[in-house]
Amino acid sequence: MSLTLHFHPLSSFCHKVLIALYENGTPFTPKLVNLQDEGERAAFHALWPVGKFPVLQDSARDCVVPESSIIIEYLDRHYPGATKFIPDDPEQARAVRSADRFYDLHIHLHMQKIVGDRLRPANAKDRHGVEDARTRMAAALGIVEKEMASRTWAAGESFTLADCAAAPSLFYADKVTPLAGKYPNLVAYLDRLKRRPSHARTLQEAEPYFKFFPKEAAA
Ligand SMILES: N[C@@H](CCC(=O)N[C@@H](CS)C(=O)NCC(=O)O)C(=O)O
Repeated sequence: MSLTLHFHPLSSFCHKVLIALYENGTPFTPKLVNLQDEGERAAFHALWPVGKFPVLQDSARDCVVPESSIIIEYLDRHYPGATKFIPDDPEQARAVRSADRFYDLHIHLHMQKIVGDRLRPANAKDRHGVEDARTRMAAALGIVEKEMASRTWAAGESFTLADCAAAPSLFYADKVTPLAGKYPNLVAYLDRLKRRPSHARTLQEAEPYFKFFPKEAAA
């Protein structure tokens, strides 16, 4: 088995890649990185100085691959399976990459900003940044709410890279801005995602860690 995934089970961007790995039953060694542990942190930073996971290491190709979307493209190319994450057709591929970017940049990162602020000390909160993230995330959710009225999956009728991106984005966005009542198509889509065995397994494995997910401080 040549693949090692450096990850944490609570990390949303790691969920994105775990979904892709489980989707095709791709064998890999999971390496849980505890960033609170100085030794593990130093070892991880030696591998990828940016210090963000997921990072995929492939001993067969002597390769270190950071960035969730690029990892999934790498898996699609070098370890293909029944689920094809990027379609062969260039226009369809563009639509998939575009949806992947949309979920990461306009939903996932805003959700991360809101959650990240909960971890900041009381005297270092960024109220303006969080409000801005909430406003922009709401605009983005409104866009995909409309799109999902006529789609089964994020970029059409096949499960792709875009759904790997959408699953953790919407799962955690729902924790900071409940989707119910406002976004019926996204609620239904998130339900489909949660029932997808690859995502269900990812969430089941994360379950023991959800107690560490930071709650909003009482006002
Ligand atoms: N663009 C990166 C984002 C990765 C990212 O933000 N990872 C977070 C966890 S979800 C992380 O490593 N946080 C730890 C830190 O910033 O120290 C990707 O798509 O992989």
